[in-house]
Amino acid sequence: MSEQDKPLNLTRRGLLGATASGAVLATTSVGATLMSAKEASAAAKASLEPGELDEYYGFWSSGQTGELRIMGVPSMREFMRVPVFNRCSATGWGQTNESKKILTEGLLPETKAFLAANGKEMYDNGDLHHPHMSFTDGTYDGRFLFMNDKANTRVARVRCDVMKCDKIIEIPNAMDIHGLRPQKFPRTGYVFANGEHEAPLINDGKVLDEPSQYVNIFTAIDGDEMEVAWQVIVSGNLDNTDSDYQGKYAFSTSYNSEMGMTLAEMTESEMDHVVVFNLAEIEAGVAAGDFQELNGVKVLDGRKGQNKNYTRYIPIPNSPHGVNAAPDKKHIMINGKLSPTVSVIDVDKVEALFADGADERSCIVAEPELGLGPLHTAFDNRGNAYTTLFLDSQVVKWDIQKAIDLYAGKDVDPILDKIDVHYQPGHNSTSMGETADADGQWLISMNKFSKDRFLNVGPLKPENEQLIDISGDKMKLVHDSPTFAEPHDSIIVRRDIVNPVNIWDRNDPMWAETRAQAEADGVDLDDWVEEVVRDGNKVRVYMSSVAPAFSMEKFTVKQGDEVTVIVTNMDEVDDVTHGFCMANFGVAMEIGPQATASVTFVAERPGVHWFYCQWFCHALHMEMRGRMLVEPREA
Ligand code: RUQ
Ligand code: CUA
Repeated sequence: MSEQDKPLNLTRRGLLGATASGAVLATTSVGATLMSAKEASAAAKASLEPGELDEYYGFWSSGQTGELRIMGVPSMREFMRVPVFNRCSATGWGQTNESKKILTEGLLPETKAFLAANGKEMYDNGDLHHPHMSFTDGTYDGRFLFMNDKANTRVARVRCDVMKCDKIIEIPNAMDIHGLRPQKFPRTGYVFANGEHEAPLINDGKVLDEPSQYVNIFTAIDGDEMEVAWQVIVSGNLDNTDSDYQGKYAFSTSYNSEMGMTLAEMTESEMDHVVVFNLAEIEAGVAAGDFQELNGVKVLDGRKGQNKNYTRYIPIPNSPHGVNAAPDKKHIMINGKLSPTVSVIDVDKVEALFADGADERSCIVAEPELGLGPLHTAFDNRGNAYTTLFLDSQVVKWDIQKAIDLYAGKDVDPILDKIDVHYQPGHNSTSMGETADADGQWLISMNKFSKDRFLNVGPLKPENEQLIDISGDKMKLVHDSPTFAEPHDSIIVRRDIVNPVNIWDRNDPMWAETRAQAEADGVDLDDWVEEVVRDGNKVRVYMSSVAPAFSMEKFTVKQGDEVTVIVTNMDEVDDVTHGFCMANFGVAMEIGPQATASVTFVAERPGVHWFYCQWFCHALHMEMRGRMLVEPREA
């Protein structure tokens, strides 16, 4: 008897009641429906008791919100929001000196100048599509998460030990980073990033309607250093990307191989392509000096017709979108979008493409017709693929080997199952499905529309992420989960791989500059400090905190002083985070246990001003406060 067919475990969910027949009336998140025992047990598997921990971490993008989210799978509980490209009122991301450094140090000089002309120091927005974890030997290693910003052409890294962003870089020469994936083997290594929109290579305002001058840029970033390693110029808009399990190639889908500017031009031809990047050849080209240096980056020419061994262009129907490497380490799925097909590349056949006169489609070993609008494919550990069908509002489960057999002329149907999702799915992801350790337990369908699935909240509606149990033969929808704009993509990571700390290391590099300044001021941040250091009109106020008190009950500055408040949280207790909010100064930040954080403002408001702890920390949290006196400027 399989796990699925076992009698219901009645202790798990009392509400399933005493009905012992094959069908029970269960009140679950899918409503009062007549469910089979199998369906009910799948739903029970997804529903955790209060206090029960999830089996998986989910790392979710948030699209135009610009942050990273941490979820629990299968409960679909949202645990945390990690600000990255956005600004955050709670944590002070974008306001503390430590976060400002991260948000600004990787910007290009011309971007800084442009922002300054607009009265800004940094971008306020981002469009975070693709969060992916670093790999070692084909599976997640729990070190970092990497993610793109399509809105402002950036790539960010989040440290998994503290779940905070530590690096953001702007990618020169490229426009609008979209697809992003880390190298899987031997390790990350490179982070590959697609520039989605084409632009003149020297984009100085002198070229508009000369398509031949437009290029697209593929970027390899060194994920350890967070610096661009090299770039390749390609033909066609780059959409999504993925890497193989051998460490030899990266693959990028490309729509608009026509290099058209209007919708009609962009969709003119039936065939677009996937670009294959040959990493060893590119590295050899870099070593041999076959590049131009542009904005400090080595840029190689891999366009069609250049006859370089850096790239190959495999014709694919029609505006392909997602690229997904299967955990069998052999097959790469190219999702057809405007074509109802997924094209399957055999990586063992890719090498031959780089020989003279090779047929570029010779590496395609299957091209099953799956339904309308295939966008992304996920995998289990039993040789099956799960593809989202945007137009059909379905997920289709199909057998990879059968699709290969069909392509070879056998009379087989690769489609095993289809399930309706609500509505219009984009990405999907399976538990560990983007690694060699895919385990075939859960699938998330990330649907762009929720329409009637939730209470109406006005014209702007949430998206709907649906949890599907894929452990059996048939897919089973077990949970609907509304989410705010717009989780694009997610990964589902086994919980033993992710091991964040509870308390910061006092010497964390996050506040190294602040620590250096304190040392220069003769202040020991590891002590209980209560120190005001004046340096011209710059005033640095050092204080410590232990629940429920700041070390300083009051301090005095002068109107017009540039004041930096540096708070060190001396609490060593799990979950005792303090905040610092200077009321009516627009200043607020988080200070985690053993962390130091600082914020700078100009004290242009005379009078008494209260600062308070804005993070509920203690029974006397309301009492955790103090005063700043701003003395008026002398007339
Ligand atoms: S893309 S909905 Cu931005 Cu990931 Cu396919
Ligand atoms: Cu400290 Cu609230």
